[in-house]
Amino acid sequence: MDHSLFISDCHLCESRPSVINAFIEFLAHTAIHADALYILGDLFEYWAGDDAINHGVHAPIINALKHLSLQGVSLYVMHGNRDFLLGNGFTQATNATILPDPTLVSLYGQLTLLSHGDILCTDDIDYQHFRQEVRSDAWQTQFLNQPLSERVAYIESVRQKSDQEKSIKSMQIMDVNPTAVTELLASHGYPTLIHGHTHRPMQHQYQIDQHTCTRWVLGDWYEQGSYLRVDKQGFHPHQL
Ligand code: LP5
Ligand code: MN
Repeated sequence: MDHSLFISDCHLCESRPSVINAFIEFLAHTAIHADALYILGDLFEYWAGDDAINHGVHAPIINALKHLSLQGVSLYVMHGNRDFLLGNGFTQATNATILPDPTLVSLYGQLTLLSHGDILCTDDIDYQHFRQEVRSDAWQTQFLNQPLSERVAYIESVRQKSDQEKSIKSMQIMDVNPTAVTELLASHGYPTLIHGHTHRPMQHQYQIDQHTCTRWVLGDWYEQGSYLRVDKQGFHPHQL
């Protein structure tokens, strides 16, 4: 027990049962040996509200997360752009702690900043407007007051619209903005950054004000699960 694990963008959903199995296996056989598991957003393909906790494939996932935390592995979850409605119902059922985005932590002596990553995509103006609206308390209160079936129908229409828009946005617009990254790192004491969202797993190096900073981008779980292991020796990417 001398390491922590980081994952993001599992996008768990009914239509990808093999990914759900891989995720539950990962919790039982890999994450179980860690001090902590950090899930940096988009664990679910979408989360329509905590009243969906027992719907479809959610129950076995919630149970596996709860089992992990009951075994003594600290469980941290950050909201992604698809599951930012994970709330108290989810944290009570899993014993997870929701982390604000961004969150600064010290990992085995290494200053590390955690984010889902979408806040860094500042060139994606339409998305940032959409994000600002749906992250407001007022919007969320009225949304959660609608019946679950209506919320799911609305989410499906937004997914369609989002897919249409993504097909005409450039890859550059949908990536992180370099200035947003350097400003975030400079304002947090030049830590190492770990984030997901872009689905472009990679290690990037930056020189900022005479500091060398590393940005680790986590991969998605569409084809194959992956995780980042952090211990006293440093940061190590792994494929499952
Ligand atoms: O997730 P990803 O990587 O595919 O795309 C994101 C951005 N898109 C989104 C939307 C989600 O994928 C789907 C909806 C999530 C459900 C959340 C559940 C709870 C709340 C319900 C909220 C409806 O986040 C995409 C980015 C991309 O990342 C890269 O960064 O580009 O952003 C978009 O494409 C958003 C559009 O630019 C703007 C969306 C306007 C939607 C307006 C609603 C229209 C309703 C239609 C009704 C007929
Ligand atoms: Mn995302």
